[in-house]
Amino acid sequence: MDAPVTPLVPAAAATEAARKFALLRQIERKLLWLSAWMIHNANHIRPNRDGLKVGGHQASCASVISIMTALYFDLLRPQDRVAVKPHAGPVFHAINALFGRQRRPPMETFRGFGGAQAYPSRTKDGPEVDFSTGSVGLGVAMTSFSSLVADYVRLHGLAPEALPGGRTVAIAGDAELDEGNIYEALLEGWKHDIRNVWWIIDYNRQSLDSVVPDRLFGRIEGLFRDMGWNVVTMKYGRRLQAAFAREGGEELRRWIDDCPNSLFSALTFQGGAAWRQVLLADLGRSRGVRAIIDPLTDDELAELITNLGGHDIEYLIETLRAAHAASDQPTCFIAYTIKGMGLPFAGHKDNHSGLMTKEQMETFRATMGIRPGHEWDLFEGLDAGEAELREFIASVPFATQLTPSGRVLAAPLVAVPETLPVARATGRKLSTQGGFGEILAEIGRGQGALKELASHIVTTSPDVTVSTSLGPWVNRRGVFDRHTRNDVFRDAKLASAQRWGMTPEGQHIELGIAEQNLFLLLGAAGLAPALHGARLLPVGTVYDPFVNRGLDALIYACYQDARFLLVSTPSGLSLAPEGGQHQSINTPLLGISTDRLVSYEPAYVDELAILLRHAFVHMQQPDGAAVWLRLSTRALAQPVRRLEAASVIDGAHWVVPPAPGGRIALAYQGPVAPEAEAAFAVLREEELGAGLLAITSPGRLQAEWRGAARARRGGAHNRVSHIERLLAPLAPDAALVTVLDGHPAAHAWLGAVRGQRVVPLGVDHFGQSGDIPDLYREYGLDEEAILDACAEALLA
Ligand SMILES: Cc1ncc(C[n+]2csc(CCOP(=O)(O)OP(=O)(O)O)c2C)c(N)n1
Ligand SMILES: [Mg+2]
Repeated sequence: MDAPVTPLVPAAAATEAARKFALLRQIERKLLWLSAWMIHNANHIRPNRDGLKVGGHQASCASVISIMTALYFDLLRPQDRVAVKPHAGPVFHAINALFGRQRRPPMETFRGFGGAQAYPSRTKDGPEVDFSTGSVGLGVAMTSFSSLVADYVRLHGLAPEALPGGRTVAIAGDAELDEGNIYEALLEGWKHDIRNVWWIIDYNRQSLDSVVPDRLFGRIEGLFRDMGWNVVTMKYGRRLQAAFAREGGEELRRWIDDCPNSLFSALTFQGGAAWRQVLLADLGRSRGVRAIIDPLTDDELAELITNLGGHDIEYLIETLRAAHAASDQPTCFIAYTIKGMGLPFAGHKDNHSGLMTKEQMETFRATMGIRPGHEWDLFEGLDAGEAELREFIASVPFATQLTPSGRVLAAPLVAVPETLPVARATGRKLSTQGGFGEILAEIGRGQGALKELASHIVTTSPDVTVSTSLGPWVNRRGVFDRHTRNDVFRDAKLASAQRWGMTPEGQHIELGIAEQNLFLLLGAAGLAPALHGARLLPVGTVYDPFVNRGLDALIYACYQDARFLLVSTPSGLSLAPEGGQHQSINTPLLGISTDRLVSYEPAYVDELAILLRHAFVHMQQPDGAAVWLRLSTRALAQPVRRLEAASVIDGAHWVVPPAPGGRIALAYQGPVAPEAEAAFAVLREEELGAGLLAITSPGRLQAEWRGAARARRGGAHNRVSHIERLLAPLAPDAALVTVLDGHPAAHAWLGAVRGQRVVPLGVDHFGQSGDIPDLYREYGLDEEAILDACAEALLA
């Protein structure tokens, strides 16, 4: 008797796999339809009141459908965190709809007020968005830093024990790799030996304006490998691979390999007949090639040649799974795709913002089998039954609940003592930067009530740790590294003030100079409660002028409501000899104008201690924000006084209150305090009722003032803001002279509070080397300039 033949793949399993892929193809079809329809509806169906193009990116969505289907409906687990290519927002919304996590009304109002956002937004679209995206490149890089934070949290035992480890994934447009911040992040990620990161590049070889150069990706692949990444290229789908395996297939492959991106795109747009024409012209004499292409109709030929890796769901899943099983090495997948795949403008170089016309949409609707009036039905026009699809979707790993409340995690509040330990400052001169270093070092001792606070702080700095006075804290808490690395200088007993041994327990993450990385890391660490279930209190230090270098990433972090403390120091002309490029002017204005970031500039260390404590509390509050302290290296004699903490936090306090009906007030901010005080002493001899106001936050003052005005308009007639209360004793026509080491516009608005005139002093030209007396004189911040301004204000 013959032995029974064992099939290579058991029949049941093969059927099961075939069924799964059939269902995944149905899902792809649905996502293609829903994303295109969402955009079409917003542009062509919804009433348009202002005549503006609503916009949306049907082609960008189409190219990434299979990649996102493979991820969300097979590979991803609920603990994985994803940054979705900004222009794939509608695909993301449609995926959530299939999971029952997105309702229909926001999709109907996509790009409308209160509707689903153009680009996925944590704060507006809600909990399913792990990382907001929009400014290309930043979401991609953010995933690297988020994986670093995940490791940090795990190695410090701060994550909930039962929480499984996850991966961070960026679904990136190929043009995102033009952004320099990507390479800064790659280098930094290599230094920190990041793990469990995937960047999946939708390599449609098109950006906004054009088709990308051909040879680019050879270079980029090498760059990734140099940075320790695994690179997996998914160029051809299984049908093309099968064709290549036939006689003449090699010639066909070579032809496609050599086909310039722009020609490939153009032929894709033109379709099967055009493909046939050029293929016959170039390869018509090859019998093998003829045998491959001749039996195919034009449509079948087009389908074969455009069967790229990024559109082949089985190949995608097989490849991603293999990488998943292989290692935790960061991996870049280059998935070849066609922009606009499956849509009438597939491959056309101008398709980035292209929208299907109404006629094209009607044809598309017919091919998709969607009846009018059923456009939003999730299971309309599919071969598979609704029950079967629902059951399948519910069974994929990403559908499972990470916690009973879903994928958004939370962490308990960290207690902050009522006051922070302030080193005794009386009798010695101290700068706010020096004070910051001392207070943090004291917290770093981790004694008593400070123990818990200290253990949740993580500091970071782009190569300016020592020069921003973080050194003593780092000496106490150590530098973080996944691997223990000894401090060679210390081992060799060579004298150094810095003890920089690196261990997994260290609490300082040292970065290279790239400031965007600082803000991406602060952003990632500032999302740790929601993404990793751990409360971190991230503190980042940077030179104040170079906040500008990382500004987009700072705004990006704030946009997604990340919570951290930014300490920027030194600042302004007051770091005198360093010269103009190091002397910041605009940062106080950035502090005022950046949402979800409360900015302060204290003059003295007692104010600093109040504000530092406030920062640790405020960044933990549900309605809190990130906090920014602008500090200085100018050492000042410290006053002995009692301060009312609330006023310092609210943005200003009277050092010398004005007499009722006082005709003038002098207001200062930051390290120009001594000049303001000296001028004030002279002023008071003539103007007995004059007041001296210390401003700690023009941003806070202004936000509350405008908020109170809004509340009054809404009927809360008794609402009075802090600055209105402060200025109330002055005569209605009193004058204000304001001074800060920064742009004077930061204070100029104060005149609008009560309709008073303001003479604002500050810096409005680039700085230069010098000492403080020279520079304050040159830029009009010295005692004499302040007194001149007072005279001008009183005379006007
Ligand atoms: C920092 C930044 N600069 C410019 C833009 C405008 N912009 C949006 S998409 C895009 C091109 C994107 O091309 P790619 O990343 O390849 O995406 P896809 O082809 O998948 O649409 C540009 C320039 C932006 N969103 N962010
Ligand atoms: Mg592209």
